[in-house]
Amino acid sequence: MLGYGFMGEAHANAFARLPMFVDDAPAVERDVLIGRDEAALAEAADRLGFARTATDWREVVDEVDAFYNLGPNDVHPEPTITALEAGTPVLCEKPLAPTLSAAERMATAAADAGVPTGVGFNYRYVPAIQYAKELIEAGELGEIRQFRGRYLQDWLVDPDAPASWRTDAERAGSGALGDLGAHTVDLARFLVGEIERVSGQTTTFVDERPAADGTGTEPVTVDDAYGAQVRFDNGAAGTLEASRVAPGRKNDHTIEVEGTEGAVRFSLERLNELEVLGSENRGFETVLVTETDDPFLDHWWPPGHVLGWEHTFVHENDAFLSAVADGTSYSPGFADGLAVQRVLDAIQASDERGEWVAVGQ
Ligand code: SOE
Repeated sequence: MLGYGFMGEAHANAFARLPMFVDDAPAVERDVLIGRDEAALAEAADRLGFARTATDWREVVDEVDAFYNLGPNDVHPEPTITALEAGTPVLCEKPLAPTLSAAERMATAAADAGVPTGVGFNYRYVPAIQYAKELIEAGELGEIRQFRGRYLQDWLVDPDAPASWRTDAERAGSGALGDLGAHTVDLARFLVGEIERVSGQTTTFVDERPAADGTGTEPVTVDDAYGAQVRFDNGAAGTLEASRVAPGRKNDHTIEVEGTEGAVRFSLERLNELEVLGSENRGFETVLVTETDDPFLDHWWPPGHVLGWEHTFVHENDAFLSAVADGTSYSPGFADGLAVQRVLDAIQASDERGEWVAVGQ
């Protein structure tokens, strides 16, 4: 596993929970943790339960059964492609790459390798999102007409919040668009289908921020917020939005889907609930998605004993590592990551050109 920050902890926690809660979970041996700072790496390996460490990914990506790339976006392409060329399955965090061309190279390497690949779209693994998918696929909402997805955070609202790789276009590719919008685009594709064209805009409100090392300032070269109108292949219409400068919004990912016969609403701030339009069309009913026959819930607690954000990673890792163990394909894989990246790229192009842009295939 390359990386041991926020995402490293989320995945390592999932590895530890799998054998405790999932009866037929694949056995996971936490072998080697990869990073550059030897002292910090040793501490993290000990805390996260890894047997050994490596400071050069080149030395180990061909020795393992699966490689997790949880590094900054600019660190996604090279180690991932090298691992795939060695025949190693890879799970890579989102967005797949900082640029569309790098994402294309990664998806090509994945197709050539023919091994399972995964992209860290963990919100597919929220039970309420899976339940919404079941309702849509069963035709309960009728023909889908509209999708609305909004992902709001506030950690950059303070202009003195420091610069990082996440505010640097060379390293991240984009800001709120790739970091948060990638999740929303993934759910739009998952629930409604492919996006055909977009009209988007990106905005940067704070042009420079204090350098993380305290030496002066650094330019901000990514967006603080984006918005887009989208048209799906199936004729549905959508609006997408994300911000990292929305005061009071800590991690609010809101999804709404409307069809000819019904509608659903979801907010990550209430992740155990799905609001479903009642059959009398007199408002939404709040459905608590915690019954043991709801998606993924058989692994956990009795009904009403709610799940949290970290459980999405357990479900995600169960599915991905089962695919690795069984040699089957996994979704969302690199083809999905590339499809999302094409939408992100089209939104940036639309902003630059001031017009609707077709999403490349
Ligand atoms: C950013 O703030 C972030 O950590 C994203 O990078 C994650 O993908 C998202 O799930 C939570 O917010």
